[in-house]
Amino acid sequence: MNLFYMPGASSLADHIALEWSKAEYETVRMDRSSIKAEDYLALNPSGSVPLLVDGDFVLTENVAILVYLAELHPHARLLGDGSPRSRAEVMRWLGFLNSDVHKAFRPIFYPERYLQGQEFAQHLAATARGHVRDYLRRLDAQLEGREWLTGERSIADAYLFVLLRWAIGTKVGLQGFANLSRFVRRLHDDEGVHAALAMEEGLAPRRDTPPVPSEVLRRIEGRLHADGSATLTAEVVGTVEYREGDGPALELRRGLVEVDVTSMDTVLSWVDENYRGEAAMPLPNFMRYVGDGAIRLAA
Ligand SMILES: N[C@@H](CCC(=O)N[C@@H](CS)C(=O)NCC(=O)O)C(=O)O
Repeated sequence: MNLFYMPGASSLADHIALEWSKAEYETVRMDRSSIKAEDYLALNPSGSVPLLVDGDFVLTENVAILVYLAELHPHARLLGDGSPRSRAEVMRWLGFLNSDVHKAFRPIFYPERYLQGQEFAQHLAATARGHVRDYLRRLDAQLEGREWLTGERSIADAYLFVLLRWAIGTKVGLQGFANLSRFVRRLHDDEGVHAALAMEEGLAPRRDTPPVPSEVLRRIEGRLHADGSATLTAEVVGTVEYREGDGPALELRRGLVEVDVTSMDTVLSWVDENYRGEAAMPLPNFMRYVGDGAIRLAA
């Protein structure tokens, strides 16, 4: 079985479902140009991911793929407990996530597909952020007193995790949504989620011993002293907050970031699906996060 994916895209939900099912599978990494290439369009005329190829069966559409994976691996119980009602509950949330929440991100990812001109695009993205937050409010309420959307882990939770990661990565933010913040943090600690992210984004495997923060800090200070600046690759593994102007504290999305350090400031940047994000923080804050182990720098 082969899953065609782009790092961090909605295909991550299928990747997590494969991990949770302990399935045997392979992955094919795609990018913005290979999903529009003729050979791929022959398999998936939408020119998008996910795509699943299982022998001679070629399946598109995330919801269909997630349900197919859950039904292939019933032992993992990712589609309810076998009763029509529990299955319907999972389908209810999958439908909401796929046709409402996922779609609400599109003007943020691809504003130019809706309106031409930078200024319009910014207005559109701002409106879309409001819509996403309205949906997040409903999801946060659903998670009140529950660990999983339907009470039991399902494919809908894998999809929810991906969309929450987008919310963090696109600066929609989860502030004010304590249940969603808890959910996303808990899932980052999940073995299957980490394995999928490690494969897609090249995160360090959990078993790796992180470099000793004090040594890393000494090395950065040495480079700053010698060159005045340094560019590094880091992995955000814990809670890291930053602010934009006088705005509220935003949490940095976990995963790989590129870091430009100068003696004044630190700029952390990331690329998710179609979105390029950037966050700045004073150097002492960055150093503190590295010292605390919330940001891991490559050895
Ligand atoms: N209806 C499709 C939509 C899939 C989709 O939007 N995929 C995005 C990644 S999350 C994509 O490949 N976008 C590339 C593009 O539209 O050019 C599904 O639910 O599977």
